[in-house]
Amino acid sequence: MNYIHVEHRGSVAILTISRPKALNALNTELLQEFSTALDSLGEARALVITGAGEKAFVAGADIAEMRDFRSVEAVDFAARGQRTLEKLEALAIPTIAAVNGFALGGGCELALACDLILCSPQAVFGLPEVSLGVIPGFGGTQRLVRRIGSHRARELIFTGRRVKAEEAVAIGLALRQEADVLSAALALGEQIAANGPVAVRLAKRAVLDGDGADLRSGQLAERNLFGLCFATADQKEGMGAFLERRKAIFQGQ
Ligand code: DAK
Repeated sequence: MNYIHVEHRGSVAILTISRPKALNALNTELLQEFSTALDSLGEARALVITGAGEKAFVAGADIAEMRDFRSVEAVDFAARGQRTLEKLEALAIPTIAAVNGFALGGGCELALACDLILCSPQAVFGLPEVSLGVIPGFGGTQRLVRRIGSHRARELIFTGRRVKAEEAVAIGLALRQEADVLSAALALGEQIAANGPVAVRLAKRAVLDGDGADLRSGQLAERNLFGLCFATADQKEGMGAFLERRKAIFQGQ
């Protein structure tokens, strides 16, 4: 792969988006590689996504590639981006964006498709698409609203205003700011990976199933997934270990 590197540290996979000359901007080839990489994470129990270099997480979709698009190509590009981010969002394991610099446009949208966002003090978020004469095309108008609420999201989408780390945390766009964001994301991934892996995956499933559903349907999904936990060896091990006052050793089944 030219633009995507995956490294495994214990049970946590780190996916680095690396196209430093263009501040890791997303072009068609990169998106394709990203999608392929999501299919080959093996036994990883959590995924951290970051950008190569000091300056950017991802500075957006590739403006040079998009400039001369005809409408039909723009629709194809948006469809590819949306499919890729839907795949990321639906990934069975928890995902953490370690935002280490600019996360603009498609980069902000990619972070929003992750379960959790940590950011460095240098991080800058924003959806500047309207300043380029387009609208967010990788789910930004939908996921930003869900993440920070409609009122705040509308301001950022309509103005294209950039948001620095401190404000991003204050409005709930990022979970917290960390001086060494990659190490912090890795530690968070390890903390998640220490739990029953099947339970973590089912918990994520319950959150996703409930997203946009009414409380009754969401609770029904939760109930069924809770029941499913009792078909796993991890549940026997987790509860047995508690009662025997020892640390659980989960097999992930
Ligand atoms: N695309 C392509 N190249 C980019 C880029 C981008 N998004 N961002 C930066 N680069 C390139 C620059 O062109 C420059 O390349 P060279 O000139 O050196 O060859 C290099 O990266 C370094 O950038 P700068 O020289 O500009 O670096 P600065 O530190 O001065 O500024 C910056 C950093 C991040 C503030 C600035 O580069 C910037 O404003 N970049 C653009 C940020 C942006 O507007 N991002 C949103 C992109 S639009 C859709 C599908 C998707 C989308 C929309 C619609 N449909 C099909 C419907 C999504 C749209 C976007 O994401």
